[in-house]
Amino acid sequence: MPKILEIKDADKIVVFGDIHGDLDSLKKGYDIVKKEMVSYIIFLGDYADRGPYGPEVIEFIQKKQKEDSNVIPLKGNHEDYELIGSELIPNFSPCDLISQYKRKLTGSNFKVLFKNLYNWFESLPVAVVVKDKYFLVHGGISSKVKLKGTLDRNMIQDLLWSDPTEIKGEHPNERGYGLITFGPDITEEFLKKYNLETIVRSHEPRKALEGYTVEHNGKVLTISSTTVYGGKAAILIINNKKPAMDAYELAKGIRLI
Ligand SMILES: [Mn+2]
Repeated sequence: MPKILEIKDADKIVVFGDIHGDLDSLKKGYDIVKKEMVSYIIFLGDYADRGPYGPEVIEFIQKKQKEDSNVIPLKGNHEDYELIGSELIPNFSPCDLISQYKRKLTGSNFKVLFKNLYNWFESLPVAVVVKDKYFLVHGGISSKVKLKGTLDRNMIQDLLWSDPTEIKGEHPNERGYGLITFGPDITEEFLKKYNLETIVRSHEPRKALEGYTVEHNGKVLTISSTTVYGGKAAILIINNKKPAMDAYELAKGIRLI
């Protein structure tokens, strides 16, 4: 079962939003990271699909993760699959990753490749708590999400798929059946309950065409690290020596790439 990680001590944290097969933006972002003394590099998920370089983006991130245990890729809704026999069945659509692998790696042992890929997807945490400060996640939250105890499938679904809206409460999300949007009241309650200041998430590059956007009275920051929707790609550099910042303060650490 996927986990939520907690970070207690960190000076500087770099956060990447959705990549969606945009290898160029990923490498540009990493060039900035290399110049910084960074405690953690956290990816908020959605590595493949939409853009042309899904397999290459995954390979790049896996390599960085092997080289440095402080590289933490999270699970996005585009890393949510079932393994049935040797077939990877996505719990989302459209999926381009599988066809890109089959086209680019003809002659490979796909049974082994897809099993390894599935194991990697399943190993990814679904969120990071930066103690007393931030909640980093792909999609968002819901009133069902609990940070203590075991995560169930409903909670995981909400973490991977939810979107913030300015309408109070929880409402059906047009992304699909059973998915929700959450209002500023849900955010406020969640942050208060866990003594956190701000939610940092991705999942909506179309809403973050300037690389980021702020919602819920400065309590939610959405970032994007992909250009596949025509917007700007950005990374977020968090100076964690500072006291907890809201989304407007955090956004000063946005670097366009
Ligand atoms: Mn997503």
